[in-house]
Amino acid sequence: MTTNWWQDCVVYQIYPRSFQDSNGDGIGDIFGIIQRLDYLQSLMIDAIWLSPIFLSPMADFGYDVSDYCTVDPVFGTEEDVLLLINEAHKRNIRVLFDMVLNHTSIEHPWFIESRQSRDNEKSNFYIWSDTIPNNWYAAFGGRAWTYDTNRKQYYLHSFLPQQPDLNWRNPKVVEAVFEQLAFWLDKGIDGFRLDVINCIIKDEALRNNPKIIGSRPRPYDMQRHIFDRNRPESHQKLKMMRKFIDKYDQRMLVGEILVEMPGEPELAASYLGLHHDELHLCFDFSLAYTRFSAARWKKVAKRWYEAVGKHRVPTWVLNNHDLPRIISRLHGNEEKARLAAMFLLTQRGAIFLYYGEELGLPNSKISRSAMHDPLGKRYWPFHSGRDPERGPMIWNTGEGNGFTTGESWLAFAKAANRYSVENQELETESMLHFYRRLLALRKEDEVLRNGLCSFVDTNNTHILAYCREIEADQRLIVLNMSAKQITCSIPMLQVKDMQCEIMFATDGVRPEQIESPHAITIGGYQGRIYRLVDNR
Ligand code: TEU
Ligand code: CA
Repeated sequence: MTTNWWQDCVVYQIYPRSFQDSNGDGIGDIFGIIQRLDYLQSLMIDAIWLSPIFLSPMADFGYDVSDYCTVDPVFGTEEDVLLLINEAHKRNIRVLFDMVLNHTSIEHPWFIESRQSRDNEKSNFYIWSDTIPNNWYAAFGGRAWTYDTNRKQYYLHSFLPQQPDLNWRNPKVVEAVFEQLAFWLDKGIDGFRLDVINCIIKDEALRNNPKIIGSRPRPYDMQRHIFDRNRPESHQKLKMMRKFIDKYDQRMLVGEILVEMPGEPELAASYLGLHHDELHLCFDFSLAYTRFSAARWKKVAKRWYEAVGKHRVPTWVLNNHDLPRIISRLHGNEEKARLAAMFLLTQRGAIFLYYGEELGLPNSKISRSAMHDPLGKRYWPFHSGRDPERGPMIWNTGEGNGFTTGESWLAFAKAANRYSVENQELETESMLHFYRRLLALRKEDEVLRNGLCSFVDTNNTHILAYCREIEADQRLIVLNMSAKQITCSIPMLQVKDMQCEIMFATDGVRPEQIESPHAITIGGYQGRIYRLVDNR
């Protein structure tokens, strides 16, 4: 029985600038999202997560907040937000905000005060030093320390100089941060996605990070981040935050754990807390960092399930606003993208989708001169920035693609018409309908949502097969991750006397058709979901 809504939820991430513009300024906004709630409801998702919508000078497009309790006018007003929460709740959709608590904007009143002098009320709200104390780099370029001419000291910033890091060792900071959370919790928000939450506490002595041998374009990647991330005290802070949020009913924390490629699932899982007393959920990006292959995906997924364990909740995610879109990573191969979606939506736990994923929307092409993302501007051409995965949603084929009546702030994907919601609604075999069918199946099938997962060996390495089960009720998922047709057998014990009844298939196979687990024939890049039926 489901007790907590997040244990088997599907969350749909919205990058508000790019979802729906309602006033023709070319930038998506809150009222636009309200207008699309019926569409979101039709996807049968459980929650939406909005990338930051708070007051911000937009040096990092909202990930630099200058007031956590004010909605940025480009996105709307507090009234719009309250209406959004209300209208979403009417449709059984929960709303999550993105909280950037590792740093603020340089324009946040806390920082403005902090930089005034060395002895003001907020002087220890940030991390200051007389000299550059160590070898730390900023993820978005240059040293992590910038000189402030007012205070005649350096302040720490793990990202842009416009994003000074808060000093979480100061109890007053913790208190102030919790007040910001309370502001929105009291207004009915259902939880928060916590930006780079494993970075909030730095080494007390600010020790040097060890260097990595080799050469990479970004100096930040040339060291092991053992002193500016994952400090033991961060767990203590997350325990406090969990206690704080659990005073409210059914609110959820999902954390972004910043790790090196190809992922560190055990580390990510550690933030769920040994006693389930830290984050409710956290992201592991290993799958998104792993090449499309049955053997590799199986290894990665197994490791994540093991790290999380049976009693905590794993999250599954392929896309977000920092990663090239899955269909682009798969070079536009829609069959592969469908298999990836099938894999995602047949896992136990919480599933995170990114707007446009359900359309097979590819990255936008952004030229150097049209680029907005500070990361891309700094590291072009080694990193082409994150604008491409932030392209506007394609609603219809008219001018502005239903996204805006004005000039879009960012380029649409090439051949946008192909991806429009309007067209895909009309085609029963479209990506959109494919996602809808999968989402509907998941919604109605307790086993697909909550059943334990065990991977199954087959006689072919290109087949990814796994069993989901709640007691005797079993599902079998078989994905052919190669281009060739394969006939495989599933020699697992449980299916010895079982038959496989098709519940869902990417190819034309009819539902309810029965197959024997000893000979399943499945075309290249096709997948099936079976209900296992006892034959005895
Ligand atoms: O991301 C953390 C982060 O640094 C990245 O995922 C980043 O894109 C990667 O290092 C590129 O190599 C979070 C947010 O998701 C991101 O959008 C923000 O820019 C960043 O924090 C700073 O708040
Ligand atoms: Ca707008």
